[in-house]
Order: sequence, then structure tokens, then C-alpha cells
Amino acid sequence: MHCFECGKEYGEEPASSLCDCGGVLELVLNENFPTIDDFRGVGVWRYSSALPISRRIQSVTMDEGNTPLIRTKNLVPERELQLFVKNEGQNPTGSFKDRGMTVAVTRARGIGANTLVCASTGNTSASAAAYAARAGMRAMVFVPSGKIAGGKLVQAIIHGAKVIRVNGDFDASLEIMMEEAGKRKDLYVVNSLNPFRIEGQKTGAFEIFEQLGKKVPDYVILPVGNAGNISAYWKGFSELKKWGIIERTPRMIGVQAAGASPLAEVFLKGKDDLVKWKNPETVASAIRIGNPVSWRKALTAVRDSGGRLLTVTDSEILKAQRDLASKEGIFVEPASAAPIAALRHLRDVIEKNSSVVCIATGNGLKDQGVVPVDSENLPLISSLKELEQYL
Ligand code: AN7
Repeated sequence: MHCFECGKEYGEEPASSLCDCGGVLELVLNENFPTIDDFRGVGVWRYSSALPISRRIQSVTMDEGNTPLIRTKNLVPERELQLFVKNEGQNPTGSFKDRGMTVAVTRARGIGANTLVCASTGNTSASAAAYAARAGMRAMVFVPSGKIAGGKLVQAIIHGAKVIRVNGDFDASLEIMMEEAGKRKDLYVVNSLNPFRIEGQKTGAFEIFEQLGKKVPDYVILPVGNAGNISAYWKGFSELKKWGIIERTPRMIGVQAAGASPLAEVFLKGKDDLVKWKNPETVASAIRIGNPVSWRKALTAVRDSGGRLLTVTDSEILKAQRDLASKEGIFVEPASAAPIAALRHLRDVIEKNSSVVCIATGNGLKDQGVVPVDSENLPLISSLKELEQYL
């Protein structure tokens, strides 16, 4: 375990899960590289030979991962693009967070932690709450007041987490949570700055490779908030290459909402430093983040892979969400529709016939408030006769 920014090495993660320099940590496997024959079982733990968890520790799992990779039929002409959607909304708590949470909470169990803590735009808190319940631990989650999707809050509450609202946005929630966690040894931070979360999330890349019949897609497109997940997928593909399992890596494309795009700004302006945004605003509340903690990892992923970062507007996001639901039968939350919305902007970038995987990070049922339903104006009948009149 070492700092991604200054290189300092660590044997065990510090209380805050961040380096003394403020950088994010990274786990690197230096020997005993796995081969494809080492992958056994189903889901995230199929890849345990590639995960930094001792086999002596019993995993805290709910069979996360093993999510469908769905070839689209109607969204784009099949002759032009091989477009796939990786439906991470089918994880136990309905988002990709479970991939990382199963590994981070297993790690927490291994080092004897008993209280999980996170700041969250919603999905991390839902996942942390559920895995804490599973592990017999406590969870304390900090969420931005009034700006979190109803379904996610319901999940955190039903799983028994202590939910604390912060008067402010996600970035303010993270700041308060980190200050508290830095002071207390009994709290274990499960935000995506936790390097064990990233390890679990990288298994999404392994699955895509196997689901495509041991092939690597040309492009992988993800929504970007704190920038942990795009970093995790890049780590997964890079490791497959380092271990001699694949020969080339895909181009990584990150998509931010226009109103919350500090990282896309760094890329588009060709800068090397992130300027955090105050008061980010977007309908995609999952990625309403102005100070992405893993921004440097993500920028490396995008640049080293030959990819890019771009932005999409809220109306493009909502249209893509509706298109995916009404043309393919896949209902995702707004943030997860951002990669689909980005396709239109990438027509001159993605070569004809390329294979493209969009990561659908979260289930649409979590955030029902964004879908306008005028129930008063739906037809209401009390008899077959009225039905026939209506039809
Ligand atoms: C559906 O739950 O940050 O770029 O606190 O819920 O790794 O942050 C959620 C992020 C994309 C962005 N899609 O991933 C949280 C949180 C969905 C998400 C992202 C999130 P990162």
C-alpha cells in the first residue's frame, strides 16, 4: 500500500484512509500474479487471487458482481456500434458500490473495526449500511441535506445506519466526516478513497473481459463523481495487461454533468491541477460533487489509456435515461445515463464498429423523483365498458 501522489508506503491504512500528504492510497500486487485459471467461483470473489485480502478472513458478501453485460438492440444501429450496457444496478443494494464494499468491509473485519463511516451522495451510504448489517457492525453515514435521492435514504435507514444530514453539499459532508474519522480510531472510512473499495470495483473490468469471450472492448465509458470507479476499471484492465492476460487496454472515457464537472475542466483545458467547484448542481445527484478526491488517478487513467473526459447537460442525461428505459428495458438512475448521453458527442471519436461498454452504475428505482408522473391524468376506469370507451 502506497500513496498514489507521493509514494510513501503504508503497512496498514491510516485512520483517514488518506496519506499524510493528503493523497489517495493505492494497493499494488508485486508478486504471485494471478493467471486466468486462478479465477474460480462467481462474482467479485471469483477474483480473490487478485484481491489484497487474506484467505483466512471470511468475506462479508451478498454475492455482489456477476452483473449482466447487455448488448443493446435499439439504441444505436447495430451495424454501426457494438454497444453494451454493464448493468451494475443489479448488485445487492442496486449500485456498483457493493463491489467495493464487500472487499472494504471484509478488510474492516480483518483489522477488527466495528463502525463503518462514510459521506455519500446516496449509494455509498446504502451499501455501507447493508454491509454493516451483514457484518454485525455499526454504520454512520453523512449525507447532504435535502439533496439525496429518496430511495437511497430509505435504504440507509432500513439497514439500520445512523444517518446524519449535513447542512451543505457532498463535499461539506466529506470534510466533516473526515475530520471526525481522523480523530477516532474506532471508525473505518468506506468512501471510495478507501483503496480496498477500489480493489473490489476493479473486478468489473475482469468481468467485462470474460463476458466478451476473453476480449477487451475498445472503449469503456463511465459517469464520474469522486472519480474512484473510472480509476478502478483502469486499474483492473491495466493489471490484466501487466499479468500477461490481455495485450491491449481499452480507452477510458469519463463523463461528468455539466454543472458538476471540475475534472472534465482540467482535461478539456489541458491543465494539471484541479480547481474545486463550489455549489455543483445537477439532476444526477449521485455525481453532484465539486472536489473529486480521486481526480489524479482518474486523469492518469484517461490520459494513459488514450481516452478523454467530457460533459453532458441535465436534459441530455434525462433524455438518455428515458431512451435506455424505453428502447432497451433498462432503468437506470440519472448519473448512470450520462455515458449513454455522451455517445452523441463521441460520434467523431469512436470508430465505426467499435465495441463500447457503458457502465450503468445504479438502479433507476432509487431515484424515482426525477421521473415526472402525472398520475391524476392517467386513465381511470371502473368497468370493461369504460375501458372500451377509452381504448
Ligand atoms: C450511480 O454514493 O459518490 O466517480 O457517495 O452513485 O467513483 O464517485 C456515488 C457515486 C456514478 C460516481 N454513478 O462514481 C456516493 C457516490 C452512481 C453513483 C457515481 C456514483 P465515482
